[in-house]
Amino acid sequence: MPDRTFLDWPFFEPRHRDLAAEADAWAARTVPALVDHHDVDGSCRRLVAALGEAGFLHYAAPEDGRFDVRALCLLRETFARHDGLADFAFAMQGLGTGALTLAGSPAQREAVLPGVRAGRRIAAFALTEPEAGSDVAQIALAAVPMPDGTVRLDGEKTWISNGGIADQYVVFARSGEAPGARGLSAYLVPADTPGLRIAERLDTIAPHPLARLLFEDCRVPAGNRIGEAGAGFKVAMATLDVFRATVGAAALGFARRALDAALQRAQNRRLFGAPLAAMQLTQTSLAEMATAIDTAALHVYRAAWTRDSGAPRITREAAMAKMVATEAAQEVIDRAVQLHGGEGVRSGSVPETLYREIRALRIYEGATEVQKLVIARQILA
Ligand code: COS
Repeated sequence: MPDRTFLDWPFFEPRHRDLAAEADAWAARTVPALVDHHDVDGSCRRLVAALGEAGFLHYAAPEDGRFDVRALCLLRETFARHDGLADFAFAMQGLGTGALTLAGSPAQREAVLPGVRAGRRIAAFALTEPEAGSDVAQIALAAVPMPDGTVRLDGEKTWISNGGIADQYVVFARSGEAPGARGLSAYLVPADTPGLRIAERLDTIAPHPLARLLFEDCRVPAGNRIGEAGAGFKVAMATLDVFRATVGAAALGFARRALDAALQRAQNRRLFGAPLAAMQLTQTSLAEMATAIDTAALHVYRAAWTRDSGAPRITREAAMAKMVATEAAQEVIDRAVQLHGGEGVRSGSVPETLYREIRALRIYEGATEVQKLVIARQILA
């Protein structure tokens, strides 16, 4: 049983504690039957539909446009503890519509968000390009206004989560109002728009729907622009401010599962005539794992609470939360693998699965190195 004492911390309100319990019971009851890791597309479609039906996607795309970041983090932590794909399916509905929630017009929100909330539409966030990953200001995908009132998109996006199964993409493109970061805009692009195609599906060590997208003379109405012209960079960063804290929460879910597995192993495995847990070396390792988890949780829920308490920006707090929690989870999971010995690297074992699943979280939505840059800029400003 994972440690639940953190729910008594003052960051939370009673509804958060209820939500965590509800999500945990739902995931235990529902997720195993929906997930087949050899069919990630089908699994994600089933998970999104079930999450919508259960009402959890209201938190990913809130009706009133105000994220409850503590709830988002608790849900990601809980789902990640049960299954990485359950967390992924939930999180992408939010990341993929965050720009609409934060900067979309009422008409845009009304057209898209109810379907996303109900789990009938799958969302995706298309920021990264082959030559613009950490350096978002280098985005090159061109958005050119046409005389017929459309905007023509030409270029490439890569590492796009839900690529291939999404019903719509929020695409960040160079609209050219100014050089660099000030010349980007965001557009809503339905997946069936002519000129948009999946160029390649990408396989990774912890597979989930992921693709490279090509835009060739792909035209959307000018009214599909989300937010002001030239404000795309800020919309992307504001979205990431919310979701980076939640990536930390997902890492926390993985780490808690690893610690639970390690505790069981340490108590049940006998070595040199005693349980593994009797050895001081094991105790040191367990103590360090538990402390790293609490440190990560403090950062994640501090960031979430700060945003929910009305802070206009949590750039520093979110960057710290993502960096601390993902790095801590990697360390905790590695220790869990070590405590499991050979079993820890057996394909399909809990530690082996977590070891693969955690790795990408230190990279996507801003690698640890980028988070350090962001934090340093904030404290130097
Ligand atoms: N919220 C709102 N506005 C923000 C912001 C935020 N979190 N961060 C920056 N801005 C604003 C700045 O205030 C600045 O505004 P002005 O032009 O009005 O001064 C503008 O955006 C440009 O900011 P900055 O000069 O810091 O831009 P950089 O190109 O130097 O940004 C970093 C560099 C590394 C911070 C940025 O590119 C980044 O976060 N990269 C990682 C991206 C990422 O997560 N990639 C993974 C893809 S998603 S899987």
